[in-house]
Amino acid sequence: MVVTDGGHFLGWSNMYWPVAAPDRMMMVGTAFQAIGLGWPSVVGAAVARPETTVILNSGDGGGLMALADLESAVRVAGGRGCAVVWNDAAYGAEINLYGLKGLAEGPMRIPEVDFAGLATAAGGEGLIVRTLDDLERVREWTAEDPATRPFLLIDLRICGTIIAPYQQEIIRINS
Ligand SMILES: Cc1ncc(C[n+]2csc(CCOP(=O)(O)OP(=O)(O)O)c2C)c(N)n1
Repeated sequence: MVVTDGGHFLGWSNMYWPVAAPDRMMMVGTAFQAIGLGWPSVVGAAVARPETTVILNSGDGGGLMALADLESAVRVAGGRGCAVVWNDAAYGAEINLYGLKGLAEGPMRIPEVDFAGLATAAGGEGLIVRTLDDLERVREWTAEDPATRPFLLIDLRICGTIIAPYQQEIIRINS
């Protein structure tokens, strides 16, 4: 079960992640048009579907907004849970849609937060990913027993300059 917050990063998961069935991709942030719903969505999905693995797809901006629920997600989903945080040190969607139009980008940028460290602090496992080789731990994790493995947070330290096609389309239409 994939649950998603909202932001630029959605382009990558929706293009490249396979999902098992239409009701296994719950775009919560898009449905409510509000960011910050990612961590609580993990809790809801884990309780609603106790037999399945729950994958959160989140940006760093939305992930910070509901930080208190990161601990809840780690605790409730445990080894059935995994979070992918697209960490570009920015509210990337705002930069792509408004910064490129000339608005001041300062308020759209945030420090590079150590999400892997936050997951570890809450009792999960944090994995900083900068290269494809760093993803090897994810392969191992998928083979481990969900009853005993930790909640895994994949902290993707991405560059913010590559823009997903769906946002390029919005930029084209808006300009
Ligand atoms: C509560 C709320 N505040 C602001 C917005 C406007 N908004 C939409 S996407 C976005 C940026 C999200 O940033 P991040 O989670 O880091 O994801 P990125 O766009 O960088 O991939 C913002 C601020 C919103 N949808 N909801």
